[in-house]
Amino acid sequence: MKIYLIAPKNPESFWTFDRVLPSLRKRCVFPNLSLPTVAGLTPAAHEVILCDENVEAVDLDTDADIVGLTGYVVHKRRILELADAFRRRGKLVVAGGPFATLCPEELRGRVDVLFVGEAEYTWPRFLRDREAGHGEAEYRQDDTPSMLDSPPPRFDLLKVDRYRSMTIQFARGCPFNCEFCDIIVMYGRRPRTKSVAQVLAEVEAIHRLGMRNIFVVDDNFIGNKKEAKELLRALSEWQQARGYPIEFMTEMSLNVAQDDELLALMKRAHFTTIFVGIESPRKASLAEANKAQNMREDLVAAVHRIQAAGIEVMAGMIVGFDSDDPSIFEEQFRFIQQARIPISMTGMLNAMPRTPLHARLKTAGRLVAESVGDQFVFTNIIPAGMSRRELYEGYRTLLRRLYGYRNYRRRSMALILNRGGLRGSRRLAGRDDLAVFRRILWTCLLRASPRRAWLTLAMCLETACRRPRALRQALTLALMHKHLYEYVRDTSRRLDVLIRELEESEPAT
Ligand code: B12
Ligand code: SF4
Repeated sequence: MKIYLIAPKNPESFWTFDRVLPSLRKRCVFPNLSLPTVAGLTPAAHEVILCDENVEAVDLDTDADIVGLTGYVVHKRRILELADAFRRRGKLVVAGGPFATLCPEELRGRVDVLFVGEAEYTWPRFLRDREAGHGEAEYRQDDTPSMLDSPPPRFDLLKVDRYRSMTIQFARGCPFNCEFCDIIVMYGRRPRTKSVAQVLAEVEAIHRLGMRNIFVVDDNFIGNKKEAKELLRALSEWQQARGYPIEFMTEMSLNVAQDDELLALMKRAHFTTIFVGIESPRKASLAEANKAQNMREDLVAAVHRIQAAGIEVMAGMIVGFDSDDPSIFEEQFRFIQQARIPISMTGMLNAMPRTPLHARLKTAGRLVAESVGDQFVFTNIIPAGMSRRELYEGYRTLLRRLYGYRNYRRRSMALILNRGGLRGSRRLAGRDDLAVFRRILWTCLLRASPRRAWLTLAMCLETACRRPRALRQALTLALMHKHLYEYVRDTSRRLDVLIRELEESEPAT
């Protein structure tokens, strides 16, 4: 059989960096790992073609026998459009991934075969069923597969040079139990890991493809600390033997800050950036969200300790918890500035389907709709400590302040000047780096508005004088600001519309 697997176009979001990708000569930041994984699960007797709509056009006239779609809740509209288009052409359309797993009812009847949950066992079973001439309309994986059974992803089927970074996965699942979290609904609370040998083989394959950045897309990289440390030791040796060719980033919980050995190992393995769900500086909000792991010590001190190990912290922050009143916006702003977190995914609380938060708010009559899957542009909850309008207004102001030129520059410079040294950190060197350097200067200095040019110049000059080894990071942060600033500017216009609608619907007093 010929199988055509498609990842739909990403609507623009905080993380898509669309506005700066041309400067890097890339079309997308990372590939979604689901398609190379499903391709890896496909026996060699079948032909698989991968299409990531973020880097190439979808071929609606493909002669494939089966068309497979993946995607998140934000991709809903495009998934349905593609499903309709291919079914009209008589193709067998199948779908899986986070949207299918979380909201299967929205896809039933719109695709021919639905995959709910992880597909390590169900996809091969489906292919065997098709060959045998039968098959089910829905394949469900209710318990969680072993990661030892997850095959090497078919990176060779991706148009690798169109991405900034490659993705691998070591662990699925997270041992914690945050009330709003859809990860544990989809991937469970028992952390499951690939073996060290599996991961090393994937890193080696990506290295051979000439890529230098890898995002380890784990739900929580340290869900099983013992296994994570074992992997880090092996990765350190691998890196050292080759002169540290790869920079890793990943996602993990904040308890990493209390484990010096873990931080040292991450530094040795060249993990340069981690994304951490910090959520709130307010203890009552953390307690309410069941986020006890973030209440063990002072949050600013915890973040600074990670940075002192040479690791940048990107944060996930949330406003709109029941314990949040209108003073939360100032508290969040101060925390993010003080903790020196240039890139904070600050969003509004959303209740995703099947989470405990969704069940609680539904019972209380506090849901106005289903989540659209992007916490920057909409919230489906009625907050307890303020009105919806106050939440939108306070959030809009917070976003604008965070990504205003001066506040962003202050956070970035504080990070650059205080971050611990990095083993083997790359300076600007080599022809590739210099070409990127020239393009960034072109975008952020020569062709930029005076304010953008000043931000770039000020960050570069101060770094060149005070910490010249960090010039590459200063340039990267200056470039990222272009996307974040423009994204926030456009998003706050969308929020303006929602706020106006709420004003109009409020009874006159
Ligand atoms: C990498 C990543 C990104 C990358 C995107 C890369 C890309 N090009 O798509 C970046 C950083 C850009 C990103 C952005 C966002 N992301 Co994101 N991201 C992830 C992350 C960490 C890993 C995705 C991945 O590769 N997983 C590994 C694969 C192997 O797992 P999988 O997709 O589940 O695949 C398995 C099964 O589901 C199944 N399967 C999957 N697809 C298919 C298809 C078929 C046909 C079949 C048979 C089976 C199948 O088989 C696989 C093997 O078992 C996930 C977290 C996670 N654990 O997945 C969040 C996640 C997907 N992101 C999420 C969100 C909310 C976002 C943002 C909206 C955040 C924001 N506000 O900016 C944006 C939206 C981006 C956009 N506009 O599209 C949510 C989605 C929630 C949901 N239920 O929809 C997740 C789950 C994290 C979370 N809970 O917060 N993200
Ligand atoms: S720590 Fe993160 S992944 Fe784990 S349950 Fe909480 S929000 Fe979910």
